[in-house]
Amino acid sequence: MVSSKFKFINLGYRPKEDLVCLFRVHPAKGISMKRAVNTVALESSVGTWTEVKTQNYVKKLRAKVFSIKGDLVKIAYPKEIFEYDNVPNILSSVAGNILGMKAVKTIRLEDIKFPKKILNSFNGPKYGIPGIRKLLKIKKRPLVGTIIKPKLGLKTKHHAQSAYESWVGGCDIVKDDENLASQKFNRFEERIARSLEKAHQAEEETGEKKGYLVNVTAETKEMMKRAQLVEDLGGKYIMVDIITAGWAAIQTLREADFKMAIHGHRAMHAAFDRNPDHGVSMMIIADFARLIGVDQLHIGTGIGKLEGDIEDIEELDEEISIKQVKATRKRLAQNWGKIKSTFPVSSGGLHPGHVPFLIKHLGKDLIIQAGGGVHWNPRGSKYGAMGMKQAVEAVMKGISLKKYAKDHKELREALNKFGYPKTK
Ligand code: RUB
Ligand code: CA
Repeated sequence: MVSSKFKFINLGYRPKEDLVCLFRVHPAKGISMKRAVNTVALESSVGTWTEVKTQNYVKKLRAKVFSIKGDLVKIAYPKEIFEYDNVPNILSSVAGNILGMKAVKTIRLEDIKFPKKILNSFNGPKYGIPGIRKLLKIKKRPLVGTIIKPKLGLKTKHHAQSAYESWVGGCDIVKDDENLASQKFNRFEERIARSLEKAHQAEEETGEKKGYLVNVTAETKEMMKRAQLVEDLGGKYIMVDIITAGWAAIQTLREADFKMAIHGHRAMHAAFDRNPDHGVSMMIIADFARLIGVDQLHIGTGIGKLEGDIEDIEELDEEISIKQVKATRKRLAQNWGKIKSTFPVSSGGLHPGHVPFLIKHLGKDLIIQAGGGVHWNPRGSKYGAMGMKQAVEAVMKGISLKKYAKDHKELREALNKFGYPKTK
């Protein structure tokens, strides 16, 4: 029933084809929870700070607060208030003005559930997890990747050489770092040409498929030109910083329907998702990335150099990689229908000693990336890469790292250097 005082609250309502949002809300001092969430629902749909004289039919488009449990609040939005295939438009409502309203002390958008009509107006990932496995001819094991380090400064020929050594050492994919674009010391055009040449050489020598994830992040028209060049040169992948480039740019990139798989780096996500009470969660970022069509997405490690609880990362991992996602306390159910899966990526401060923990928690459908954990080896990146690959082999064979290291020198070197972190 709609309360006469709070017209955007209807606790008896059961959403059908609505877009549903789960918020964590802490009202401002002196404001009741009901008043605060009513304000949130009106500002994010058809209301404003005062009643305005309008047409009667607009009432039907009101958002409805239909559940309040502690600080967790669910709001249903009629799908008609959105332009279905427009991510910036959807976010400007459900993660727009409401984040700065005086009526709330803090508010965090925890999760979103898309109705079928909105879901079906997007492409989703071109490849999905099975498609990526086919592209790289890797059946079951986690993929092993590296990020060229140092992240900035290397000249193109040294960058390409480091990539080559990483591939022959056992990496399946090599990626640019998030802040490498087309700086003077390492121009995009030359880098992609030289690196793809090295990838082909590594493929011939190892008999394995190798992917080069070149960072195309730039102003949108320039980004599209760079992606086109990758396609013309026969690359398998492009990578893009999904947050700093912006959602509209990611839509443009995906909708161009290039042949390449899209790898999504999430640099700057912590500006939105690090505060547990305020902002936008990583789940939201992951949802929109999958919806638009990012094939591989960074979700965190739970153990490396960057903030993030493994329990939250497990939920994220499911959210992007399975079809029927179940509701939990902090997550809404979602049937992804025809939208393919996104390959989860763990990256950030990783080394071979972390591999058992990662596979235990996140499974084998995982891309494990190590930058420092590969390029640290004084004998060269090839040997660092061998150490990472051996750690994955050990877990796949059900052998402890300690035992496997006895007759695998490169793994032993890494473990001697970094030790064995917690495995629970
Ligand atoms: C990896 C690195 C990446 C992070 C990003 O380098 O710095 O940019 O993975 O973080 P290294 P996230 O392996 O040397 O730490 O994956 O959490 O978005
Ligand atoms: Ca969701």
